[in-house]
Amino acid sequence: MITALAGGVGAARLLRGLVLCLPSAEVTAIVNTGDDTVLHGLLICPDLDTVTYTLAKMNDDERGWGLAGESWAAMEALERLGGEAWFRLGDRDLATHLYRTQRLSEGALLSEITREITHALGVGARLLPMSDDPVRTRLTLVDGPEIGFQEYFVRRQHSVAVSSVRFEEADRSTAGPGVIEAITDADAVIICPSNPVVSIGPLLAVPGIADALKKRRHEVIAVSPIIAGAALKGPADRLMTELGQEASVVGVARAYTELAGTLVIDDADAALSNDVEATGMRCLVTSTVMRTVDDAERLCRTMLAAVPGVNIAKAQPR
Ligand code: FO1
Repeated sequence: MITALAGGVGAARLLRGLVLCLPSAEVTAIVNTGDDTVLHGLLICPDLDTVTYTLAKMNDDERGWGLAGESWAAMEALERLGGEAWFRLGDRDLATHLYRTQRLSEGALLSEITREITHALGVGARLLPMSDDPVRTRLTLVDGPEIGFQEYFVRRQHSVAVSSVRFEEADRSTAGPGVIEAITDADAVIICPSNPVVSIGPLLAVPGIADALKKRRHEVIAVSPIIAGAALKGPADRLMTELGQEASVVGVARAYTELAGTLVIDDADAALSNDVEATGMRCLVTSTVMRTVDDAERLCRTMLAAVPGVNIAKAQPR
């Protein structure tokens, strides 16, 4: 079994390739829920939904989130009423939030509901919320207020400087069912190319997850989300700089070196591979930009070949 620690878009892209390298039932993704938010009385889980929709091949790859072929009638009707419409919820995407919220009101756990949704959408991989307890990423802006993640990321288009980030209730949360075992029992663990601060950070703040990774460090391989000093998408580089970390593959290596034995960096950063290895991580240089599913599959095969003791025998029929 291969376990991946996943945030949103970058992780979803990689997972699309990973399920072509081995039977999808042998792929487990531990997914960030720090981005989750309640709007219109509905619990919305963006990273779980982005990974689910992508593996179900229903995602809108262009937009990076939500469903392909979406309509927005409900949002337009809500706007006419003067309701909140800054966080765009497509008509079909709404069904996911309605179903999830109804099941929560019936006492179901987020992990159970995630299993129901992935099963209903034909996703073979196992998606595990990092915790069934609510953990919320909160960001304090340089000019003062503390705001929620979606307020930062969407409403303010992450165009504001951040002075600190915290993961509310993380210290009181419990790792979700199967999460720790998915790390301890995996043949290899992949830290996906997600934002180290606000996508991987919340996962590491859930008690037990970081320790479980440290115990498997040699079989943990991370992919840098930073290429030539920048993030392909989103605020990872700016957040790292604002929080005093170096927005480079070396900065990523420093963040991960206790948890992962290997860092995968893009060819564009080949000149920094010695600096990465100086942090104590092995460095694997390859093309890490995933424009197509073939790119993602190739990256996954390269990575798994580099982890000692992992043999990907069965190729998943395409
Ligand atoms: N991102 C945006 O930039 N604008 C949106 O209106 C928006 C709506 C949205 C609805 C559902 C969902 O699952 C994701 C959505 N996202 C939107 C993306 C979301 O903010 C990010 O996927 C994560 O929270 C960061 O990875």
